Amino acid sequence: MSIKNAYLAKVMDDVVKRNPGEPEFHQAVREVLESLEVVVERNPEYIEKGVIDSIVEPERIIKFRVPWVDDNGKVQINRGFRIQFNSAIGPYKGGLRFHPSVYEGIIKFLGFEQIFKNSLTGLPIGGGKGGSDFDPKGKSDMEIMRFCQSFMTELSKHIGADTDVPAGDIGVGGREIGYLFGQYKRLRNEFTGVLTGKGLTYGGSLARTEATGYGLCYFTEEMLNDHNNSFKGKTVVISGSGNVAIYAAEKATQLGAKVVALSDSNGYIYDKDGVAFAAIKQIKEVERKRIKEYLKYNPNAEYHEGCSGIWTVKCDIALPCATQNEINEESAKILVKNGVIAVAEGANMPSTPEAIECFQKNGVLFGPAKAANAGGVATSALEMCQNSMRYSWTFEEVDSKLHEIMVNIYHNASAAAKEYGLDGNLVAGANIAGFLKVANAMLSHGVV
Ligand code: NDP
Ligand code: 2IT
Repeated sequence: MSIKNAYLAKVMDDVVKRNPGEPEFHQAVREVLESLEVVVERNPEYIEKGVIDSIVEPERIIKFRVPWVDDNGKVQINRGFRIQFNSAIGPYKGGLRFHPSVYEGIIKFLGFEQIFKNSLTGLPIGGGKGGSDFDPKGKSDMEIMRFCQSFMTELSKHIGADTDVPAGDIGVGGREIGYLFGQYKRLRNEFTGVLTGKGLTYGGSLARTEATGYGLCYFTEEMLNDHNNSFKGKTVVISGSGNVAIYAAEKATQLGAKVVALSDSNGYIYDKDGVAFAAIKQIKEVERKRIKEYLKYNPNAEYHEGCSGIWTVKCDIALPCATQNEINEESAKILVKNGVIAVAEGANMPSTPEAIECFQKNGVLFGPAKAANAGGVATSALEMCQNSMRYSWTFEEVDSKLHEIMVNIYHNASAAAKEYGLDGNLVAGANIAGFLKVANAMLSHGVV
């Protein structure tokens, strides 16, 4: 697909020129602008009043040096980022990613998508993202702590419970959030809900750990139900074996499906009897080891080197939960050939544009990331809410709100697609529904 509207095409050209060498950001913007053609045709005000030009430009980019000392006494230098993309409907909100592949373009694509995702949750949160090219793999707990303290020493100058509230993403889980929170509290001498994904003893919300994976399955179940289908009796393949993948596997299993494959960046496991996710939790959450270790728990399972091979495993439902662009056209074609009926994105932008087109052309139900994985950030917003009230809800209370939010997101995206003549296209529906709330707030605020 290409952008036909001349103004939007010019905006796209400018984005490419002003953000050279950032293909992931270009990809994320292109998809949204394609979806907005029908919106600006109906309401040119969004172009005339500068909303489109503004929304593709971050409000603020913070980039900093992160010095820390490793266990051998050697000084290490990493780069830190926080991109405060859009605060029209609430404080900046979005995760921190620690991974060697992180550079400005990755944080920009994630921050941009976060604007629309956060809007879709129906809760008052703006869009932001941050992270570092720091690689947590193989680091000791003390190295992780020293890195997090150094990272927060700078980040603390730019965030706050009513300004910008970071959380986890790839490489940032409960351990890292704990060290980051401890350092913020020490530097600022205040105990506030400045981060989400906190531990349960110091202001975290029940069900936040499970939220993205559970939410992904609630969304997918609603999408399937709307087409007279469900998880029950289905074979499911899930990529990744981190926070999102583990709890997606747990919920899909609870909903009656059999999860037969999971992966990490080295390879994937196939267990025809259904993956025992308690073993995966032990390997990944406790021991922090490679997924290959699963063979020790079930010697009858198979391990295959290389992560992209997971898409050759025959399944009814595929849930990519690892990283961006992990399903290309070739993998999408194999999934289709093998009879996949639904694909829903737990990761951010895991399908290339060609893969999405392949799914949509072949009648595969497709749940885009901004809608399908919004349960994590939605529950983060519920954590902020509980922190403000100095109160905590039970697991069941949070889980039932999460369920309701995911069902609403599905129906809002679906209704927006229909209203704009794109029935069944949840990519367009999610982009449009997410955009409208933010854009209307921006119009109300004037040129700011
Ligand atoms: P984790 O760090 O817990 O797990 C990431 C998983 O993905 C690991 O199994 C990792 O394998 C694998 N992975 C990471 N990078 C690559 C790569 N380049 N190639 C292959 N596999 C890779 O992160 P999360 O589970 O939190 O995040 C997974 C995805 O979900 C990301 O796209 C994230 O942005 C998205 N997401 C996360 C949310 C959250 O609340 N945590 C909310 C919404 C979206 P390995 O260990 O080998 O690196
Ligand atoms: O991509 C995402 O939505 C996240 N990593 C979660 C962000 C959050 O603030 O909970």
